[in-house]
Amino acid sequence: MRVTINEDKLHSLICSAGNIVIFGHENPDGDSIGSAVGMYHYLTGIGKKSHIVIASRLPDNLDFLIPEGSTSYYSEDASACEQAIAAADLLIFLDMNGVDRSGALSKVVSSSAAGVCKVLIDHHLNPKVEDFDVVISDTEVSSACELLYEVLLRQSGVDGDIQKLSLECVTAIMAGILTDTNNFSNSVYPSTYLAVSALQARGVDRDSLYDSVFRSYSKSRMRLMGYMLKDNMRFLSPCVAYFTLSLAEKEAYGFVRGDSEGFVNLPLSIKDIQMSALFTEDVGYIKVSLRSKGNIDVNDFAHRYCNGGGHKNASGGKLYIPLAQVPGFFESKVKEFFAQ
Ligand SMILES: [Mn+2]
Repeated sequence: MRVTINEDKLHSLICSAGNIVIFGHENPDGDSIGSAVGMYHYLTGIGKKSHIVIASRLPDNLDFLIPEGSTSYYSEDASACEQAIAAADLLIFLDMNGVDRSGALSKVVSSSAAGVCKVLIDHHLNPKVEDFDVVISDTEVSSACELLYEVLLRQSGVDGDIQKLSLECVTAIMAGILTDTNNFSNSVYPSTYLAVSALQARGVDRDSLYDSVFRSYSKSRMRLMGYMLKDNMRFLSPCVAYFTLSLAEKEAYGFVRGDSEGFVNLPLSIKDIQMSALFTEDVGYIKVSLRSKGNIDVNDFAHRYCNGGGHKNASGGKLYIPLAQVPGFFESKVKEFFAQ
């Protein structure tokens, strides 16, 4: 599904803007960071001032992508985010389908930048088009980064020539494609390989990027993964598996941000498992991650039962119940979901 509104206005909006703010989504992942940083480098390259704001910090293994001084986190420095947004004359939202997906920042937007021009570049279902002045939304791409790559190539001044994009810009874009496809195991389209081929030919060091993204975890993360697989993986019906991860377990394994990244995909490598869930306890809520194979629509599941959404085969949400109630809750919702 493709929705394009006013894309022809994007270039002149960027050209006439003095201060641009780029938004990453809540609980940022590689695609969120890659697309935000890719946009930042593009804007810097054409002499535009921009700043990235994100509700909270990203997994440590992605820190290397963030240029010094480019980014503020609302959870750590709310006033820097508020000042940037208050001074902005253009807001760009990437890898999210509505302003509300920027988490705590969405309140800042509605209080101090409600009338400011807003641009959406995204690949999630159901874009909230009413939030934005320019919408470039396409669900038939691997990632927001792949879509951003196509959008940047169409910009006047780039005109289809990837050499006009800096190495930093294309490296950030490749990082988002690598992570959102889980190293080309899901959401890969013919266009994805074409993009990746061009990015690599442009000079992206794929091997070192792979090492930074997928081979930089800690020993404690590997121990936690072993524990989760051995003691915490549970099966419902023949095709559903799930894990829970409590605050106490996080503490016992010296959990740091990003340590459970990718865990939710692990049960899908079991032959008959078609749907997988990870419920991670946080302060005040349970973070839900869902993955599926084939026609099982976990976007629908997240939307119906978990206050969230995303894509057909990868989605997430939040629950506001104690972790102890999650197994019973999930079992009953899985029954209801598969009975329809
Ligand atoms: Mn994405």
